[in-house]
Amino acid sequence: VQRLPNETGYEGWLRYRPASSSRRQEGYTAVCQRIVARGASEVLLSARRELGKGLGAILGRIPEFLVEPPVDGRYLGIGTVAEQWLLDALAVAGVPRPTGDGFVLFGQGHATAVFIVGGSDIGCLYGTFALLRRLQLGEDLPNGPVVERPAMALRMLDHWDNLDGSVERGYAGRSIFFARGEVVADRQRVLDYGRLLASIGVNAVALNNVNVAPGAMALPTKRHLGPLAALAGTFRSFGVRVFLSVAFEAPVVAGGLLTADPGSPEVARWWSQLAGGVYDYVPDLGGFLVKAGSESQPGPRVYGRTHADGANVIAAGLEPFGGTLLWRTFVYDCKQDWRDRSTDRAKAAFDEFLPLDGLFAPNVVLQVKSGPMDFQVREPPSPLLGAMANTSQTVEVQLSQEYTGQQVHLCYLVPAWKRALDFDTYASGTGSTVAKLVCGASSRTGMAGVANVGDDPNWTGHHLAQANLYGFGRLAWCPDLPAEQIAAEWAGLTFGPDPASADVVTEMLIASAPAYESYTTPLGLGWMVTPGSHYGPSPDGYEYSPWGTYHFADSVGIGVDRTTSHGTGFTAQYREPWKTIFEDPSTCPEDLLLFFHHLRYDFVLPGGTILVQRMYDRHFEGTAIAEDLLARWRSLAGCVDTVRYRAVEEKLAEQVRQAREWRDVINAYLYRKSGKNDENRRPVY
Ligand code: GCW
Repeated sequence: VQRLPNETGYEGWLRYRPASSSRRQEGYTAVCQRIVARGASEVLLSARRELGKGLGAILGRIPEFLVEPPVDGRYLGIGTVAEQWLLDALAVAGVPRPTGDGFVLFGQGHATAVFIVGGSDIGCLYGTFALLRRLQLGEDLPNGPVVERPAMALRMLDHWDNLDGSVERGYAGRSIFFARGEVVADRQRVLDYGRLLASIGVNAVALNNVNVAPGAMALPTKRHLGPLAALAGTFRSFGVRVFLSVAFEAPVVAGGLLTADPGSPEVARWWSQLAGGVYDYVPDLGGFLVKAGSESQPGPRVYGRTHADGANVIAAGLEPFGGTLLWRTFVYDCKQDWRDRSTDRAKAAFDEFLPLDGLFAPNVVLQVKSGPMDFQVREPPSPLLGAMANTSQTVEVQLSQEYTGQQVHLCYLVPAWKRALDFDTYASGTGSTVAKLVCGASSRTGMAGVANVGDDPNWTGHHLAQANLYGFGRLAWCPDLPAEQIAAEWAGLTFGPDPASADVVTEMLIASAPAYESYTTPLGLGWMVTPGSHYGPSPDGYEYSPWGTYHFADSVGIGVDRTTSHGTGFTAQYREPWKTIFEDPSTCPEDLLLFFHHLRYDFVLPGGTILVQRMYDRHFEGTAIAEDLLARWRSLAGCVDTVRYRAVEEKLAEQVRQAREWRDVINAYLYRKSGKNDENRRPVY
């Protein structure tokens, strides 16, 4: 047997291996060995370099760059709609002009010549990666036009990186941006990250943690701006704009003022000077990102002001430079008395922000977590999404697997994000999906994801967690892509060209999140993790903590009554028909049952099974799938290189151990509360 060369995973999905057959290779080579490119902007140079690297490997020879088309008419042409020769080529082929950061790939005369035409330089770069993806997947050179354009304007990754190099909720090593209180000087890693991001269409990155530690408040000041500008420059050549997280009380802590009151002219002046200082160094800064009035972070309420006042004063500083202020709506009172059954963390963002609709400055965008709580494996979509007709919103998801197995467990999150994007808010009639909301509204909105990346050689700790990074970008580019297709693309690029391995990996990805949900906290229960670390089962961990994330299990039943008739009233935040659907346990989707209802253990589900029995069943089923994931991976022994094979095998084996622990701990807990036996007499301790 021929041993496959070992891989670290550093290349991600940009592995660029020789074409799978010599026939294919010849076909690609005939056209792509000569590239006609005239533009020379920084971004276009990135595209050229990528073509050189990618085609060099796929064709097995370095392509030649020309300025004039060769006489035999066989070449790959690349450039933007600003170039007449490409406009001519579009016209001859009858292909529409690409717009914005979109692109068109098309062939001329049975693919003797192929063109990548961008609506902009960045469009060219995206088109380059799209072409390389096709070739890596062994597809034909494009003939009929492939016309693409990013659906969302903002496709952003938020890093929770601290200046000391640690990463809040990071499971893939240390920061690639900061170390020991400084911005890193060696930007090789950032450059390779930029390539990965551009290849999936991500166009913005927030560099530092939204929980801004005092040291990091100095980030937008002179001391760090030189190195920050260099880092932004590296990203710029990949079409990625940089954002910074700033703290609401920075005027006091970093500026030495006596107040951070948004009503104070001095505070306004301070923010505008701060912005000016940053834009001197980073003229295309995306803007600032703020977490205020949440989880012990001070906010405008401290000064008797609203979130609109707080956001607008910072936004005013950014406005002259075209910057955006992203203001997070993850605002709630994290100290709750369990006896108080009317206060509900799920209601907090809606209650706080809805009355402020229309009061935010035009360059403010509210960044709303996809669910009303906090990135649990299953939550309903946040009712705040779409509820503010006169306010821009961006949806926030989490790639970093804080509550979903911390990059030890395999959990492919794209289907969950799609669920949130596909949710019909009915805000302006049928078809008012979250995707439509964040795609259409403005040039500043889209999707933000908390990054799952660190300095681990394979970027994400678990090799297969790279699928979430890839999937995030692809979904923000085109929310209509099916989660299965994204998984298959990624698996093909990452484990191809052998299609058999890619198929197995795709199936594993698709099976993974339902498995995780089943062996941890199915039926919308959530929150049975160990407080603080958020890892491993602790059924009563949050039940006896003041954070207000209870499940209220007693000897009779379990779940949170969020109905309007006798619970916290959360269901009333949804428009019809959702309000009615969620309100009634007989119409509420089973996966959300205990999110919305407190039910008896013997509550009869459609089909006749009682609630606690379904919980037992789900835990056994989920664990069996986790075991199966390991078995499926083992079927690939010899088909994947040893280094990646072993690393993934180790993670999956650990996942199986922990899945069994989850199953046994939660089942034992439910058994002891309810006293009801498993009807199949499996071991419940
Ligand atoms: O999920 C929670 C995390 C916090 C995080 C917070 C947030 C950055 O436990 O670590 O803080 O969300 O989103 O602000």
